[in-house]
Amino acid sequence: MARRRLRLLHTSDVHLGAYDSRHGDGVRRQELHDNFSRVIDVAIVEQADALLIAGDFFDNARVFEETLHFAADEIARFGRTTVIGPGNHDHVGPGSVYDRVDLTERAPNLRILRTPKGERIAFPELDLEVWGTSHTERDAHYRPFEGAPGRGEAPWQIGIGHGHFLGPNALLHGSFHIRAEHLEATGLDYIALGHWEHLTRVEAGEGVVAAYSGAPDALSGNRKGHGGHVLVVDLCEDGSVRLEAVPVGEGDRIPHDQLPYLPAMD
Ligand SMILES: [Mn+2]
Repeated sequence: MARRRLRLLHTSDVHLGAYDSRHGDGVRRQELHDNFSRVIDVAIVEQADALLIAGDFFDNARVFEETLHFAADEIARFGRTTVIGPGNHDHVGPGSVYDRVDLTERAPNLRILRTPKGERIAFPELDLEVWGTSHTERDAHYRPFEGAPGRGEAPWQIGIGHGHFLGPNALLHGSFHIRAEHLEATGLDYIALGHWEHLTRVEAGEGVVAAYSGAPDALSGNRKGHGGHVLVVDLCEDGSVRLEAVPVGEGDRIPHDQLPYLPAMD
């Protein structure tokens, strides 16, 4: 049965507020803001139906209140369905950044996954459901997709998760493990991953497409300040999922078949 065509935009690890300080020149703070505004610009230009933010949207719980307002106002400028899946930097435990200001007052189009064990949000007007768990503070044993439920009711089933995919040389003493078999077991159409600054599609088994969009503005590495990529995710009528990376700053678009790809660990 044919499904309706949908276009998603996937970003993560924006780390808004990472440079909120009363000292210094504020240049990096402005770059972070500008690069998130460019993400919103891409979402508008590419006519995305929904925006997925896969964690570490805010850098910490003490960011300036004006940073929270900026974030909400930019999401409101996009104006379409937006879902945040909180990461380790913007966890939903006690003292959560999301308890400070109700972002949805300024951005009624925003939903936040706030249930540590996972919740599914339905968007019937888009034939879409989005599922994801949420980080709480200091739970190193948290596994974003372990024991995830299968598909829900809607034609399009999307997941959001924030953690370390276990590739061939993964360090098993690390935190927030995401295993390829966990991703495959969800049966979801697309899984938007966050926690890594670099754009990478990962092995997720038969019928499941999963990728890290990478950060729009890497806090480390040689692209600092210059912008990374966002992922345009096309959910096609035949059920297939096609990705395209769009640069946030300067750079080239990267088609699905040329995206960096990481297989699962042996
Ligand atoms: Mn993270």
